[in-house]
Amino acid sequence: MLVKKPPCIKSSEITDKKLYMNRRQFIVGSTALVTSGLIHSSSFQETEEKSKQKLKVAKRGEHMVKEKVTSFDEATSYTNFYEFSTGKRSVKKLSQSFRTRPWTLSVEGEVKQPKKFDIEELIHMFPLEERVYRWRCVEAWSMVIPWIGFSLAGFIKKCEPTSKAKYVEFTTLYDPDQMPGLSAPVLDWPYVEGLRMDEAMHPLALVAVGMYDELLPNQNGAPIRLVIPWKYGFKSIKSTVKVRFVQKMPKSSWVRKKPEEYGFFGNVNPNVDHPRWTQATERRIGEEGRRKTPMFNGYADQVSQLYTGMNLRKFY
Ligand SMILES: Nc1nc2c(c(=O)[nH]1)N[C@H]1C(S)=C(S)[C@@H](COP(=O)(O)O)O[C@H]1N2
Ligand SMILES: [Mo]
Repeated sequence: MLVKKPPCIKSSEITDKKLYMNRRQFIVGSTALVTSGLIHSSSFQETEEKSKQKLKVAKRGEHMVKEKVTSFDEATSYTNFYEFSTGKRSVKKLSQSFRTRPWTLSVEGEVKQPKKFDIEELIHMFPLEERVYRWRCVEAWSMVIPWIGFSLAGFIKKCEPTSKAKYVEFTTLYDPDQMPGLSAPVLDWPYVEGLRMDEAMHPLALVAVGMYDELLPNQNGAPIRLVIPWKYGFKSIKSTVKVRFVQKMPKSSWVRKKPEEYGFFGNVNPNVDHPRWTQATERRIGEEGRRKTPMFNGYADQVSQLYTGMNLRKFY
């Protein structure tokens, strides 16, 4: 077997953006070469595997953060998904056999008519976009991730909510047979999150079905999750099965658990500390030292008008 590594990849570049870009071009280029039977190597075989589930991305570069992208390895090995485990480095292994097909997303509540969407239908419903977003966990670590998905606003329009819909509530699958973490009363299961309607309709709010050009890995919330980049990570619900339009503010799992620590809004705010630690700085995964956390995670220009006149100390 002829083993040929692409000359552009050095191990020293493993975590940087350039490798991610190279890797992307490499995947695109290699598919053609492999198909034509010209090249065959161990690394191409691995790429071939991945390219089977490669997503077709129609649009890139919008809302792009010009910061180094976190390595695929870190972004998929250090994950919060309590249905599997509270250990960030244990989730990956524990979620490997999680079944994400078939998968149905139900739409209920204040809508013209309840609907059910199949995951394959959802993936093909809109042209997929890549959005490279900053990602900030309430526990003060952060990443930069190229998500693949479509705008939540576009999806909500398809759901045809009535004028009574003031909030949207999202629910994660509850399946104790597949999710070992559910046996512990860490949160009030199933995992529930919510957004105010205007937040959900904001153009930055994303429904993700993939990341780094691949379908979402199970540990990152396959097959479908939210990504709300100006809010703490806990607002971005994973493995979603239900979307419900409601009149009253939903009771999210984190608010039920510890209302004095986790608010309904969960906006990234360096001026309002968590009772047990500062929110003024963060640890960027893959970097030394700490960074200052910007207001609304750096998206203030785009989202601060959603909160005009609100006391963000009270509504944290
Ligand atoms: N269903 C569900 N969604 C969830 C969580 C969870 O435990 N269960 N954790 C949240 C938290 S606290 C964070 S920081 C992000 C982590 O997303 P990531 O692992 O893809 O970085 O997912 C959020 N969504
Ligand atoms: Mo988090």
